[in-house]
Amino acid sequence: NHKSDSRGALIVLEGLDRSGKTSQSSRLLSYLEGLNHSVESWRFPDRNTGVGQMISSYLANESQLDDHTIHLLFSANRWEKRSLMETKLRSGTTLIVDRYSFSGVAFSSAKGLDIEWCKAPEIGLLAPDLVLYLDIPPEKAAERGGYGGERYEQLEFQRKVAHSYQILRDASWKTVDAGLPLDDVEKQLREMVLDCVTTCQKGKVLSK
Ligand code: DGP
Ligand code: NA
Ligand code: NA
Repeated sequence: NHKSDSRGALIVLEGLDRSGKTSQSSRLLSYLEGLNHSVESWRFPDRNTGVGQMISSYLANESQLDDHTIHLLFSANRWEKRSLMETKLRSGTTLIVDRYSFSGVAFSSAKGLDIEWCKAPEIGLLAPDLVLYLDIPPEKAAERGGYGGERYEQLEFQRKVAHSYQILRDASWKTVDAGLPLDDVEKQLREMVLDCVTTCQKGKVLSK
């Protein structure tokens, strides 16, 4: 039965801090809603859970944690949302997700943690149908109205994160020049997203 196979798409936005992911997530949400798609916008870390509050206080420099420990908390924060994520996708809702496992690996490996060790706790989370990379030079991102003052929001560190993302990126990712005006970025993302949503509606299998 074609209809029961129809599901939502798992669409992930990745990029450096200040690359515009949050603005583009909300624009994509409005766009898909306007086309009468069932869609939600999510973000990681989800700071509303108990684990999320620990992450939030770490990012605000209100607590100190070992690099491995915080890595596992970020991962746990994705795991605690996994079953809801699967339910939503299977019921036909598309999820636009601002950061996912790739952020986990990019940010922690930028600190010098072994990249394979970083990937391990992400195994078994749902695989995105589409990864959109908002590509911006770290220097340009830093110029954008300044950073918010959280732990990782420093040019030197963001340069390392950009390097980690280069290592992680593969041919399946779609890259957009995030230095372009917001409207131009949005236009490119719209096409990519619509294509993905349509493919998933036709019954593409959900994978891990
Ligand atoms: P955001 O709410 O998108 O600004 O993310 C908060 C910060 O946390 C940002 O600098 C990116 C970083 N971050 C997001 N996910 C992870 C993760 O899984 N692991 C690590 N180490 N950092 C992450
Ligand atoms: Na941030
Ligand atoms: Na963001």
